[in-house]
Amino acid sequence: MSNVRTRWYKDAVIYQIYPRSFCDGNGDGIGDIKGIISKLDYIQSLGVNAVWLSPCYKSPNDDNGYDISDYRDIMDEFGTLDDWKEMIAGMHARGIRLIMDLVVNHTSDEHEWFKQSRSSKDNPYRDYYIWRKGKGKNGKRPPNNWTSRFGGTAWEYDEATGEWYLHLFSKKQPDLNWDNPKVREEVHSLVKYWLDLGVDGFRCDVITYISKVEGLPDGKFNIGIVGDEQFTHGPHIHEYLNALNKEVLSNYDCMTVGEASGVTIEQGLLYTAEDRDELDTVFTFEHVECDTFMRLLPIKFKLSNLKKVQARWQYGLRDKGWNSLYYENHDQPRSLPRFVGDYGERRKEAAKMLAISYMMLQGTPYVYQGQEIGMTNKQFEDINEFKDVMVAYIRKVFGVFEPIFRKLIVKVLNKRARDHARMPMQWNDKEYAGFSTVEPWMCINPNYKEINVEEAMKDPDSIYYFYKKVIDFRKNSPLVRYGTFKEHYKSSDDVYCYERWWEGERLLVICNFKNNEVPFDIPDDLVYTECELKLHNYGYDRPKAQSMVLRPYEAAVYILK
Ligand code: TEU
Ligand code: CA
Repeated sequence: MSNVRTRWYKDAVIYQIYPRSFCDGNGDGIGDIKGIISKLDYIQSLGVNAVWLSPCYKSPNDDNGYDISDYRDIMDEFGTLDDWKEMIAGMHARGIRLIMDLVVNHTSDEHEWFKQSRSSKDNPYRDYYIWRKGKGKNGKRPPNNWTSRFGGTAWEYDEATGEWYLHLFSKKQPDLNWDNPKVREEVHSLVKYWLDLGVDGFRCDVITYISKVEGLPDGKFNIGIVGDEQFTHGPHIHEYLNALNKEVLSNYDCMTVGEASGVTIEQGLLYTAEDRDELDTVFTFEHVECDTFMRLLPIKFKLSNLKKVQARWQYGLRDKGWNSLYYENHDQPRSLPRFVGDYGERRKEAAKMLAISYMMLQGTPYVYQGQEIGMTNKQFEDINEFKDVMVAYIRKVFGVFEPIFRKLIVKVLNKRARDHARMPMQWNDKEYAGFSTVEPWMCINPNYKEINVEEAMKDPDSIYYFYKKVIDFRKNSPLVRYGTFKEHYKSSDDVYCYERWWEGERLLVICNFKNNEVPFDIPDDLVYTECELKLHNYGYDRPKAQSMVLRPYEAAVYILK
């Protein structure tokens, strides 16, 4: 019996919406809140219990809303606070909770606090941000060697006061100074503001970066991000999160999931252990970095690498913390074809197999908009097609050499770019995929004629209906939610096979990650008297869990007694 507390989010499946790309309600080519409202029945039909909404606050959109200029109001392009209230009421009426994005490592440079802060050294808001004198004779070199996550130095020189400010992301995203108690109070107050308006939790953006090492020392040499060890899980992070929890979050039945770039099991436990009162769960990154070199450059995907990471977290947080399960979000390329290689004619089988492979693990699963219909990446031909601010930074890093490297950069971006996930949701086969009535802000994947929601709803064998089934199964099975994890054939690069144990019952999961037949031997220690096939992506014709030749991308879930 697990000693982990029961909380609503542990039984939940959460659907992520990236508002700019979800549905355009007013015909200006940009997704918005009215658009979301028009799709609430669709979201409900999937059976999810909550939505995580990427930022919808006022923002000049340097990073699509992750640069906030007013925490208490809605982005003009998305609608008004009244629209938002209608949306949350519509969600709650359908039994769907709302998780908002909380972006408080940084604000927009257009936030009133920053405008004040940059205006003079003795402005009361000066210390809301991180200002330092530059190095060198005239202070014209950055204060330290930290690099922005988007590339280049993490510092920007500001003429008005002759000092530099820190920005771990774009220069329009200055980092807040969490060591200033006033900043922490502001955050507490805005979190309370949204909780009082009825929100059910927060996804805390880059929360592991909020506390920087005192004196901001240089980072170690690194071909990736420099300074990581000086600002990830910094000296006061646990104190700050604990205070936020104690003073605000604990007064509400809400959940928090921290985006925890660079998190290890040990740190993960510090953030999520139930007796520490910090966060409820974290988004880890290791599994979406298992096909990269230095967490950056794409390398060949190996199933055993993914499994190793997943297993470590399954065992690591068991009975102590709580995992978040995901393959996709607005920063990651689509899992098709990322984790399954060239799927050819077998997109549906592959997508269904992927759904089983992660949703039967322990933790709260997330489904990113479009994942449930098997949306895919696209081949970008030209560097100018990418809209992400990150690409502009990468180009800047290459400087005058950029044209020479352009082909290579496009090749890498085709594997890794965040743009893949940000192509508009494909609703039908009409012009602009039913996302909008005018040309959208971001290109549409040319495959929208075959891959779209309308098509998926018409086809009883679609990926959409399969997700619905998996979600329903999960929601009704304590075995899937709470069972102990045990892995088989750890080193196999073809088959993902694991068990979950709960009160005398066992769940057996078998997934073939290959687009070809793979022989599968039933594990020796697998003895059972009763067997029920619960989920299968090939027509439920494998009633018994036994040795077999798995079909391409075949996936099956059994309950054994
Ligand atoms: O992302 C933080 C982050 O470091 C990564 O997700 C990064 O964008 C990715 O690893 C690139 O490979 C969060 C948000 O999810 C992202 O959209 C924002 O751009 C970023 O914070 C800044 O707010
Ligand atoms: Ca719109």
